[in-house]
Amino acid sequence: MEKVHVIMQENVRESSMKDKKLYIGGLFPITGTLGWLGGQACFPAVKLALEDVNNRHDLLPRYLLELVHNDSKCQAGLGTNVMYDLLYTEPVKIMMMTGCSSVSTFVAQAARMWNLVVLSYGSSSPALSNRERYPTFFRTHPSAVIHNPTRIKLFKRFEWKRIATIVQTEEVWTSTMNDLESQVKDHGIEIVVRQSFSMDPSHPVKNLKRQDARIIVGLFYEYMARRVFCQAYKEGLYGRKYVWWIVGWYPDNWYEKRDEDDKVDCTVEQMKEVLQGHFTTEMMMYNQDDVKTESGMTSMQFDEKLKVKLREKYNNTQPEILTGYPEAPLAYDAVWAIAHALNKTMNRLAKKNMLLEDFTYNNTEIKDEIYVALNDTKFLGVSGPVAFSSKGDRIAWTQIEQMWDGKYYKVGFYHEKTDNLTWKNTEKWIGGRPPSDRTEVVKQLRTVSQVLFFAMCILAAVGIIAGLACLVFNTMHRHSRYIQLSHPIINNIAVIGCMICFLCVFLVGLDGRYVSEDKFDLLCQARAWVLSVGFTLAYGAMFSKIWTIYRLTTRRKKEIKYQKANDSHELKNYPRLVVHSWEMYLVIGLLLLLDVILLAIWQLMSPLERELEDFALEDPLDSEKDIKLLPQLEHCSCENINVWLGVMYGYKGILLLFGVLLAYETRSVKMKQLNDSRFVAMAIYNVVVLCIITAPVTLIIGSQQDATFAFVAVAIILCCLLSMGLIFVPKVVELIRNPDNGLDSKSVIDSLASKEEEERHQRLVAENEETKQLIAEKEAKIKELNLQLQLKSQKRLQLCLPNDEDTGNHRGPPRVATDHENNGCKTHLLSTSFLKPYEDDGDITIDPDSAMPTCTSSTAFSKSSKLSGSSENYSESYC
Ligand code: ABU
Repeated sequence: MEKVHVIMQENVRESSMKDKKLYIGGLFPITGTLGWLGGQACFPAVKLALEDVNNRHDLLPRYLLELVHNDSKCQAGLGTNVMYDLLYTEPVKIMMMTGCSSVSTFVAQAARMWNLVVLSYGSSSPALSNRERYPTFFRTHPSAVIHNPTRIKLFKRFEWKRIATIVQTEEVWTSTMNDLESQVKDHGIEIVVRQSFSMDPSHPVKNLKRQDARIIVGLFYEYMARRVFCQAYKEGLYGRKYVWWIVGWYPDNWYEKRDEDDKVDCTVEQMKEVLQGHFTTEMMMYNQDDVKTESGMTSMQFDEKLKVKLREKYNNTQPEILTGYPEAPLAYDAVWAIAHALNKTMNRLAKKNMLLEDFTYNNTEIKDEIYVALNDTKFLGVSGPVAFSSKGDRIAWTQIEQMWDGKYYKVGFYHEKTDNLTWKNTEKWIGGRPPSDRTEVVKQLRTVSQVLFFAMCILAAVGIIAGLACLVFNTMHRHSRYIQLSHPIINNIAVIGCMICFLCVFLVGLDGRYVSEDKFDLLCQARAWVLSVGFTLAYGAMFSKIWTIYRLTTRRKKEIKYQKANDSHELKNYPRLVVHSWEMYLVIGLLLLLDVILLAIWQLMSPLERELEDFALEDPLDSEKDIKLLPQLEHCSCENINVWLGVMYGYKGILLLFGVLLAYETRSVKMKQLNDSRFVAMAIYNVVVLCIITAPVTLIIGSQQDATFAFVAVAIILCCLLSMGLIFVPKVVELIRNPDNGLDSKSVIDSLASKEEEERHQRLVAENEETKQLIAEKEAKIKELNLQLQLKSQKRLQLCLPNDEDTGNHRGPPRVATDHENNGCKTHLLSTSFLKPYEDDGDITIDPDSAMPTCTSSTAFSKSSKLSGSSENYSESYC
């Protein structure tokens, strides 16, 4: 202690020999609300350094360094004004010191015009490393890009490949962000969202949330950081899912501070909550070794000394909460760097017989000497080794800190040049582990409800059992005349088709719950084959029946025409139509063949395969889980699926329409050989209606698995059950009513084999039609005659009607007037009784409307005609 005191005494003595002054212009951001107000702690540190330098006899032995300074408020405009004030007022400043990047960029750019070398103690903007723009600029504060390799190192450590950025639009931050962007790209890290703002960060913060940002790098000044985090608190952009990365040079209690126009309405507790667990990166501001530095102090001793000074200046305020306190060692070392550079320059100038005090703003030579000297300056400062790169930047270690419960804790150090990361493993995570860099998306397969699936399967199984029962029924009663007349084999084919369709209900309901991904393609193909073949068999069988009936009907019409043309009731010479059973099988076979060909081509060219439809992300029921659910639905699809569906639907649609047309055309035909043709027609209507509804509806509701399955399954089950019911129930009923119905199989076979009966039946039909035509002709004739008769009667009445006197209100039985009595009127046919309708129970009456005579029951010839079973009965009477 004694020794230190003696040295200081000597230094004071030496400094008294320092009779010349060198002036340094200084800009310190101290007051205001914007930017970095690091002058609060850096200015006292600079003063301390000046005292220490001026006390050193070996440095600038004849010169006292003096600071001429002013407050720049970290505002570019004001800073420039301060600079001009300093330059245009005496004395001449040999160098400039600046802090705050916004001001430094202006000062450093202008300084060259005054041949001034600028040294900054507090400017981190990477833009300042541009030697062309800032040729005389140096700084003890490292460039902000020094943080980026550290950030990347840690992103990789925690396996984050997706980050987001939010940046204040100041050059210091935007240029740092540009550097980060180019660096992360090289390390395979993606920036998913970039947000920037000038004054109001609310929308950018909202966007971060919207874009699912998790790892967020925020670059902004301290006052803006309060706004950003308050907004983040409001948006819920904090907690176990999020990690914020910001710069580490804010004062320790920065989140507790409130400026007048801070617009921050979050409480300190809220700010603590939102900041919990965030990381900061910063250059290590203090020399870590406990060694004496250039100033004769260790960094710890310097810190103590500074704290004393700061407490003196700021009324015992805690130094750590002063802005610029972390940078104070840089400011202290900046003065020492200037002293060393000027000392070196002094020596070099001495060789040229020049003096430092010769410096003027026009003196390029001295400026160059100062530049070279500063460039070569190397010493161990309180902030560590001081040296400048070719760009004037400081090279240093970075430290990583994490905030927990409102306090910062050092968690690691990194040196980029040696890629040396010292990690203490003391970091904490709100969720117990580092969060994921994105919302984990969990795929969730949408499957058919099990209740629905099993319900439909039960119905389909019932259908299959019913189909089996039909087959058994047909087999058991195969000798029955009634069954044989229904073409049981065709019906059996229809039933088998229906059973295959029922099977398809199971296939349609199967999904990822039961079928693995690799087997799903097969399921898709099986569905197409099974449904298509089942439909063709079932519908094809019914179609073949209706088509046969149509052929027979149209044939009979031709026969009638032939009869008429030849004026003969004989059809002997007319070529006979014989419809063989195999022709019906052929129809079914051809349809099936066409089906198989189409399906095979489809299968070969672009087979159906599993395709997933993604839906909007959903939140899980357990909101604690950091996941989002991605609902997916399996579809069967292929290349040009619409074309293939068009072909299949088109072909089957045509078949359906054709079937309906035939069913309509033959609606009134009843054939003995195909005794269930009218029920088959009804089944066809039913199938067509259900298919026409189902096909487009399923295309529309295809994204709703339950609805689609229910719709398809119900349509298949209804189609098949109704078709089987229409074909078989009447047969069962008939056989229950008449158990002996045509058990004589031989006669049935005869009847089936013979066309005579059919011919007779067709002849009757033709006769019926002929008679109808005749009746119509006769009716027209009668109508005409009645009309003529009526007219004539009226005329005669007018001519022959006697006066009351003449007639003498004749009562009594009617009589026929003679020619004479009627004054020569010619009455041939009608008696006067004709003029008294409704009075008598006579055989002839006059229709009151038409005045036409109608036949009494005794005189009318009535002919009833029945064209077919029920639909075309007609009964007409004529005289
Ligand atoms: N560490 C303070 C940096 C301030 C600035 O670059 O403006």
